[in-house]
Amino acid sequence: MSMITPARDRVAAELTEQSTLTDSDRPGWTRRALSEFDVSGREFARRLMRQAGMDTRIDGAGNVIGVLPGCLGGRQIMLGSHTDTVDGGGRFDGIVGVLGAIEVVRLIQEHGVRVDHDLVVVVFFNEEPNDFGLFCVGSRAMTGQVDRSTLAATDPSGRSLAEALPKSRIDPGDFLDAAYDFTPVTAFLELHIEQGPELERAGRQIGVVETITGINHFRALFTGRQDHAGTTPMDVRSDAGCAAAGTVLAVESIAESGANTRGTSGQIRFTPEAVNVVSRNASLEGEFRGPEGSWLNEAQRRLTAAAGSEAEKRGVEVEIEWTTDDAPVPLHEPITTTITEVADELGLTRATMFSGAGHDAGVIAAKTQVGMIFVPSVDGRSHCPEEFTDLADIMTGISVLLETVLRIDRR
Ligand code: HGY
Ligand code: MN
Ligand code: MN
Ligand code: MN
Repeated sequence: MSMITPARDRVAAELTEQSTLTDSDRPGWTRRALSEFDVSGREFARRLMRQAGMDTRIDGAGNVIGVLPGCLGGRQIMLGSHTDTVDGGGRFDGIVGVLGAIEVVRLIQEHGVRVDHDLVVVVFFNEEPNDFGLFCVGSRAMTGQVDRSTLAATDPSGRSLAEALPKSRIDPGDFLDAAYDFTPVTAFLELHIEQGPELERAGRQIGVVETITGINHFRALFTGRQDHAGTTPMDVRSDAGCAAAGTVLAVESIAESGANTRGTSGQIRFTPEAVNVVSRNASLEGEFRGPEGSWLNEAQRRLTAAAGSEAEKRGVEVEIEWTTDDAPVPLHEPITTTITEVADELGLTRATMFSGAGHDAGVIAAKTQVGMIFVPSVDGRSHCPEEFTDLADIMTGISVLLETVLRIDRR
């Protein structure tokens, strides 16, 4: 063990500064991708990388990539996470993994630790769901999982992602050329807040992630008939809003049918939006998550059937599009074991975990060996302004990240 301690005040100051780069017109700490705030959030991380002596660049998909050359060079260990947030989000989701990775690079240099691998720190562009029905956009671009249909994805106003990218200083013409060569990458590690209650409940300091949840996002568009709310009898209506509402309840009951399974209807919109008009259209966006691909396939089938029957009984048409179909991702067992050994040798309490949240690590796992380290979330809260993790726990997570890097480097 190297017994190097992260610099608490430095990381605290950076967390605070990063939290000021947010949209003050929105609740909480809002730094959504494809906004000017997201540009400054990624720029801030880039500046820290430069100050840490890293060579930095931004690839065609807006990923900030910093490199600290290793003593042997050639092979790489990649670390990173994201700086974008959900609307009304918190200060820790993603950011802890970015600042933690940069702190690891600084500690290695300040303490003159010999590292053979190049250390590559990545701030992934647009991890959280955007208005185009996409998420983990930067990590998908780095792993070659984007194509023309990604650029053509539309938001509710009909605008394409290609049209929106310049707001993030991304040239849509470069977007499809951001594939990264993972051949030299030995491993990818992501430090993250748990975002749920398990570590705190169990009184453990470190979560060692075994599997990242599968995530299937859908968009359903219901088309009925617009009518007068006072004169149209109930039995002759084709109310698109009611069909969507029935489908919301189906999402809930389907999700209650599995272990560690989740279903959420996060967005619903009626058109027209008027108190005295029967809705012509209703759009519903939601998702299912779970640890088993077979359950997710079954959930898709049941939801399609439920939406069809809610629509049919009201003379409404429905179209469903599955915008994301990510299977659960088991993480690399030898790396999980290494993280566990590191936690034990540092005398930390730990738990093996399933991640109900999605992460860039799950996307990167298509290309290299991946491990994830969780630190506790106070009251299990996340994706809300109350999201909080104690600085002491963040320091512990950074120590585990550093030691894991050093172990993988020496293998
Ligand atoms: O939605 C998620 O699971 C993640 O926090 N982006
Ligand atoms: Mn998130
Ligand atoms: Mn995150
Ligand atoms: Mn009238």
